[in-house]
Amino acid sequence: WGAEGHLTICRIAQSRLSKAAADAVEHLLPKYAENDLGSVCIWADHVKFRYHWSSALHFIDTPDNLCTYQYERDCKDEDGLKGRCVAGAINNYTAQLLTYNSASSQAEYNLTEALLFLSHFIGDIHQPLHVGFTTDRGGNEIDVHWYTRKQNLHHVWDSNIIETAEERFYNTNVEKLVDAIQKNISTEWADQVKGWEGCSANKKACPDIYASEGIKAACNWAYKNVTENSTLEDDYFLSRLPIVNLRLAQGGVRLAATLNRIFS
Ligand code: DCM
Ligand code: DCM
Ligand code: DCM
Ligand code: ZN
Ligand code: ZN
Repeated sequence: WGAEGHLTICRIAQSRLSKAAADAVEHLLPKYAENDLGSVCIWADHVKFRYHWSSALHFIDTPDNLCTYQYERDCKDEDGLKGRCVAGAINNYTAQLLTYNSASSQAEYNLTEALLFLSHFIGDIHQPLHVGFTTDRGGNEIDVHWYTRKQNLHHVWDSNIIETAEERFYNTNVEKLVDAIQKNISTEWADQVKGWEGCSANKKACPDIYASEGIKAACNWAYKNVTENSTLEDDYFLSRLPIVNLRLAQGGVRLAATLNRIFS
């Protein structure tokens, strides 16, 4: 996601934290964030160049046209190093944050960075094309037109759908978008929320569930009926926006649920 997507997910998440998790997050956030998780959820994108090793941790490449995800098969980087993908990163930073209450291990990790990475990566794993095909690099190699502008399909899903919705329906105001998704979480999606929050017994993070949903959504919605040089306009925008809104909602609910389990 771009800045708006990450901001939305982190705003939703911070509003759903337990007392213990809210206190830990407040303690771990850098001072300049002023206890606003949303203001730093894009941080992991800013450090991709400084922390070169981290750039492979934002996505998963799955086999072309298979439309399935398996951790053992797919969670590796371009050099084949195991666990170096967004699902592996979520597991790793979850494990680091679990040392929050043990004084000895706290010195080993920068738990501020762990919180900022985890908050960003639980967002990214919900972007369907961050669990896309290998050869087209999650849609980065598919050139399209977004209305009249040249764009690539990945960027359409990271940013253009959200930005166009903001301009058209929310007066170019991201707070209004956040409010609209919050309202849907408590009405239209209310009976599904418990299911989103769930994770297997005694596991704190469940990224494989999110990645499996992601590649299905990529095949059923993002890649569907798109070819090189397609023009994407109202038909595509209006039919895909509900999927984007759902993924932002699930990302926010699940980031909160994960932090609540970690700091319980
Ligand atoms: N950070 C922090 N406190 C620390 C270490 C890091 O708040 N003790 C945050 C602020 C930076 C980010 O983590 O935005 C990366 O820190 P640095 O640039 O020092 O690597
Ligand atoms: N910074 C910021 N907002 C961000 C990331 C960084 O204002 N999202 C600022 C405050 C930090 C400085 O940049 O003190 C360096 O942070 P970092 O090294 O992580 O980029
Ligand atoms: N990306 C992806 N899958 C890939 C490569 C990149 O999902 N195989 C994502 C990471 C960024 C965006 O696409 O969000 C652009 O990546 P880059 O800047 O590496 O081209
Ligand atoms: Zn992206
Ligand atoms: Zn990212």
